[in-house]
Amino acid sequence: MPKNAGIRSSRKDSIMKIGLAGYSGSGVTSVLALFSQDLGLLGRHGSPEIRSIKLHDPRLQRLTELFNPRKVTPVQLDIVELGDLRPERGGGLRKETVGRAAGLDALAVVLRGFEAPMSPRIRSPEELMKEMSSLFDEFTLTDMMPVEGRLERLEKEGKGSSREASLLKRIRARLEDGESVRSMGLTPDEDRSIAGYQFLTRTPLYVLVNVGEDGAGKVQYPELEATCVSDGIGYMEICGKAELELLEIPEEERAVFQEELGLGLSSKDRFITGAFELIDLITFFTVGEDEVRGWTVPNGIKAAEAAGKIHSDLQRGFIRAEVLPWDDCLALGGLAAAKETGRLRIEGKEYILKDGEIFHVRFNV
Ligand SMILES: Nc1nc2c(ncn2[C@@H]2O[C@H](COP(=O)(O)OP(=O)(O)O)[C@@H](O)[C@H]2O)c(=O)[nH]1
Ligand SMILES: [Mg+2]
Repeated sequence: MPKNAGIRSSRKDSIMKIGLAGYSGSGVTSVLALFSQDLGLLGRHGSPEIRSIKLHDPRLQRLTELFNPRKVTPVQLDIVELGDLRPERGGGLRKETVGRAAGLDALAVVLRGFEAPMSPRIRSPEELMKEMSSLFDEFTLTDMMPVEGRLERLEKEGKGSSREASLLKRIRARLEDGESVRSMGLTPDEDRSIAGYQFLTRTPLYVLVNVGEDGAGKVQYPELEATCVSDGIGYMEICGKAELELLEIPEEERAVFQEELGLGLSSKDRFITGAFELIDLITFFTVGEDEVRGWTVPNGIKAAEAAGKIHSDLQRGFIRAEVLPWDDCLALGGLAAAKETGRLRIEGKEYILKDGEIFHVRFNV
């Protein structure tokens, strides 16, 4: 799957924001209820909702057992319903919807694969494909609007053949063909220069099909999955209803039913893991008696910049970092032992952090 390295903005906080979009009745709100384990959302039809969810990470759990800290802070992310997807008159999504999509790190499209009360039958792969491409058309039309506006302006100012205009023309041609900005293979420089547009078709995309209660154990729409995978789009099927019912069973009994139903890992965890991979993120940990905490950052981030995610002082006054893979820390029984055995590495500003590393910044401001 192609990575989207460099796409992430340089947001200071490490809270990711993932959008959920789908036509009304597709089960968008039900998916949000499932991922946030907030059953109060079920059956709600009001304005679009946001839920903050915590990522279950077994590594963090093990580190917590080792350090026994006063506070544990797992990686969090926000899941945002985009709401009304009916198009504006001239095409493209409504302003409020586009507004809610601002600053998204990834966008998930929810497709209905379950039997709805009004149409009690399984939906064909063709129906889902059609729905998916009509959603994509909406996204390309939405992206087209600001491009046309800007190009018109540039022409008026006599800058119709500037570098900016020529890039925008390439983007317009692409969108007119119904293709995404994501798949254009822009250079990092070009990518940076259009960051302000927040194109929907540039955001890492995930397709999430809710196949209802009977779909466990095997992929129901392999053609759809193949199409997505070849386009660099994440794909996942969930059994929304079955999993929601599972939430009503006392937690300690859930595992048994989960296995019986062939549900495996919770779809929330599968979804987040998949989305992080798609966005190309890594997790690092900070540890101590006060707090054990997980942080998500773009893959390829340098030590000083990662320090800045924790606190701007840490980036400004960065001296060096002490780095250790989380499992080495566990095997050695703590940081003191890691230091004694020389396993705790000292790294400078330019060091590129790796997934699962414990990171301790020495700084001076
Ligand atoms: N059978 C079945 N029905 C579902 C499932 N998920 C949602 N529904 C139903 O589909 C309808 C629309 O769901 P909702 O989450 O409100 O969709 P939204 O309009 O996209 O937010 C409701 O009647 C839900 O009970 C599912 O997994 N299986
Ligand atoms: Mg809804």
